[in-house]
Amino acid sequence: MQTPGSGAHNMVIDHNLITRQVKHRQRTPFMNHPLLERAAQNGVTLDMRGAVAVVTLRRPAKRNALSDALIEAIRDTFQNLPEQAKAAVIDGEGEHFCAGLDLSELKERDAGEGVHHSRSWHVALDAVQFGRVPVVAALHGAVVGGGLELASASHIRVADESTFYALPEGTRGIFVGGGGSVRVPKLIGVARMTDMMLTGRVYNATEGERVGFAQYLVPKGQALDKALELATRIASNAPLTNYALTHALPRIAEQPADHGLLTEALMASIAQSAPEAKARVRAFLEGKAPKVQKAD
Ligand code: 1HE
Repeated sequence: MQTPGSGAHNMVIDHNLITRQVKHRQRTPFMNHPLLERAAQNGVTLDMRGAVAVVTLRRPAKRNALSDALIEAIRDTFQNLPEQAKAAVIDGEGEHFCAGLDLSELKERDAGEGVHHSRSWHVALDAVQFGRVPVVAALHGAVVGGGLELASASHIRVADESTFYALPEGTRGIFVGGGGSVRVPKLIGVARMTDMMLTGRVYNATEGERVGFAQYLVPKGQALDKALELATRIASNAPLTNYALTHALPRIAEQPADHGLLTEALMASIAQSAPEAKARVRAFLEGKAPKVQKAD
């Protein structure tokens, strides 16, 4: 039997094994890292599945609401992923992925403190988006407020049918502060985000996939399995390709076209000069690598 991360493209994943391991939270000994230990104590655990780091929000009694301690734990976890991690999955324990900002901590902050609080979210969510590895979010239940901001910092979102998306900040008299105004419009556009915040509109899982929140929609309870399958595949890519997609592409997309084209040329040249790229192209030319298959 192949274990996740042990093979290349046509790997067989034992979903029962994955589910058992995730449920039993097998901890990997290398995690004697003080910041990872502190993160686990504060509700963010890290478990390795082959080359995939599974990061789990574990505050189900509060619907994984993001307290300052949880935000710090997300930051520390993504900034300190083990060397063998080549991709990551982020998941939430319980019925909901994440209920957003912990409203019980929403205290009177003066303007300066508010800026620093928001900036601390930016650092944590930048660690997700611009960390060492691509991140796949496994979504279910509520993906709301700061939970949607966190999901938006991931590179791929897999939603199960129980997923719903909202930005209740608008109706709570506040504004997004975790990067939502930058990242959410990139997924669904400014007009839809404005509508969500002005009217409290909630998107269900099917609508969410249609408008661009999630790239994958799966039956209830299967988001984690699908996310692990995708992350395992991503982990087998050439590292420089993954780097180009997570670090260069989003920046190129924001550059003026002539700057973007130059950055693209530089990135392409660096990626294709890596020995691994040459080996992969040679394998295809020698008939040893899979062809692109027609979609179902
Ligand atoms: C919370 C939070 C929270 C739940 N902060 N404690 N986010 C929101 O406005 C969403 C608020 N939450 C909800 O609408 C609902 O809780 C859910 C739809 C997510 C889930 O409903 P349900 O029926 O499963 O759970 P519940 O009974 O509402 O909540 C269970 C407990 O979690 C309860 O506490 P308990 O002590 O009474 O058991 C809730 O109070 C608690 N809880 N959500 C604190 N968010 C950087 S800026 C980002 C700005 C935002 O994210 S604003 C959006 C905040």
